[in-house]
Amino acid sequence: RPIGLFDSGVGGLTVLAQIVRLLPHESIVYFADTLNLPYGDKTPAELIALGDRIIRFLLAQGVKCVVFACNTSSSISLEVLQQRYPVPMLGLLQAGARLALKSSRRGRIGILATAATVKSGAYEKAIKDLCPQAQVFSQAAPRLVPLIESGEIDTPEAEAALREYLTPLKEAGIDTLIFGCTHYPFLAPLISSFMGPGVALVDPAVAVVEELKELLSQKGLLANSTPFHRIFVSGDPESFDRLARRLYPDPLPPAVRV
Ligand code: DGN
Repeated sequence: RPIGLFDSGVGGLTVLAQIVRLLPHESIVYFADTLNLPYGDKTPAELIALGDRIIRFLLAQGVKCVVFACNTSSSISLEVLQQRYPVPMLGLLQAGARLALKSSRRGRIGILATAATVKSGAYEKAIKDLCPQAQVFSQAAPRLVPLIESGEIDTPEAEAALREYLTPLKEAGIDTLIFGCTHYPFLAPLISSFMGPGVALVDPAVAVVEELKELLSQKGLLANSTPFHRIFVSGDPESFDRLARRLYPDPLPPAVRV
């Protein structure tokens, strides 16, 4: 049975890439809720309702577990939805918090995320639960997802937005920066050149897929047949495919609108 994966758009492809790298035999059903993008300015009630519909769709596809490949949903709807459905669900927050603490030398951790994720305080809580003396600096970056979804990953606009959002984190003297949104690894070259070599960049997707592997092997759910990948979108499939081709290094099946 496949792994279910969802995001508001192309961001979850950075999680898909980690699954393919670490669990190459797994089949994946990916849902991008592009019709309702961006998630960063939605209310908790809206995010729970959208997440509920997506989980039901993924379950109808026969998935054996669901990975929330979206920090906004991981922060806000995961806890509620996990109680509604029996299938195991994984989010990015705990994994990201653990990885950030492992890589931080001075415990000064920056989080760049959507407005909804920052407002939820969920990352800060996940970090402080593990390490109360850590200092956490959160920055909402509302313009980044719309820029990335319109293909602006190396433009002056993307650079200007990043400069605005990253300057306070740089001035706070962080030593580690969490990509608190699955879209942001696409901006890694710009982020890394702005922050400089003294700041470790943490992609929670790397850690969540390690957790996923552990979960599947514990439950005896690791795949043993020929893998397939399927992509579903709620918006326009052609524009998703066009962007995915630019951002994802390997061929993907064409997206199907549902
Ligand atoms: N990729 C989502 C996340 O990780 O939070 C954000 C998507 C959005 O629509 N803002």
